[in-house]
Amino acid sequence: MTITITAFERSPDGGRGLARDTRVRWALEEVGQPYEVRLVSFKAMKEPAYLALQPFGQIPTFEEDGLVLFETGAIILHIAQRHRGLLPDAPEPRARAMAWMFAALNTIEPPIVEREAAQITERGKPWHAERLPMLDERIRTRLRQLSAWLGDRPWLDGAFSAGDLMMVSVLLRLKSSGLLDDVPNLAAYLARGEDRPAYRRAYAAQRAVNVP
Ligand code: GTB
Repeated sequence: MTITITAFERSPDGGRGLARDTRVRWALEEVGQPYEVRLVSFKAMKEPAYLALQPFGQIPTFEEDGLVLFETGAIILHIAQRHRGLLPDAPEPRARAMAWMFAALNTIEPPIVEREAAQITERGKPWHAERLPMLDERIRTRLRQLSAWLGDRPWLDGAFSAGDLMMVSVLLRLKSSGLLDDVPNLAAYLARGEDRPAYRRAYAAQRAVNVP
């Protein structure tokens, strides 16, 4: 059955691969599943037909054989459970890979999203310049902790997994921030993720939409 995901008709990042459809494309590329993309406008995302798929009016969604999913964590976990390549078979390493997916989404991504939101919505406010270092420090704390865990491992826990896919996807949002400069092993980890053929295909596919 054909898999269909949704993505921005025109991503605000201009094709840098930062919108969350890229991580779903990447997961599908890793497991070798073909997919189609339905592009949606900001207006269409807030209309009832789309809200029936994604209650919060966001991309991406995932549809296959009558199943509709939203939330990239749930979508990628579903893909990883359904197809080989993103989760170890043994129960304990499998559980740990899932823990890293949650760590990426629940521990690492929130301060990054908060910093991005502050830069968009609070720029120009008199207190923005004082608040930004505080937001940066929250991220730096998490990066130092993650860097200490990673050490000189290539991936977070054994072979590349959905945990790494999610972590790399989240860290990519920091690429232009300078915050990765102090954690060279994380910068190298990011580069390893970006160098995976499946990531390259996912990146190229979203870019083709946004940089025609
Ligand atoms: N928790 C949800 C998930 O993981 O699926 C979050 C989904 C989400 O935030 N979707 C965003 C969206 O649809 C796009 S990815 N926003 C529109 C809205 O809420 O109205 C977030 C995103 C957008 C743009 C950039 N950028 O331009 O750099 C980066 C990330």
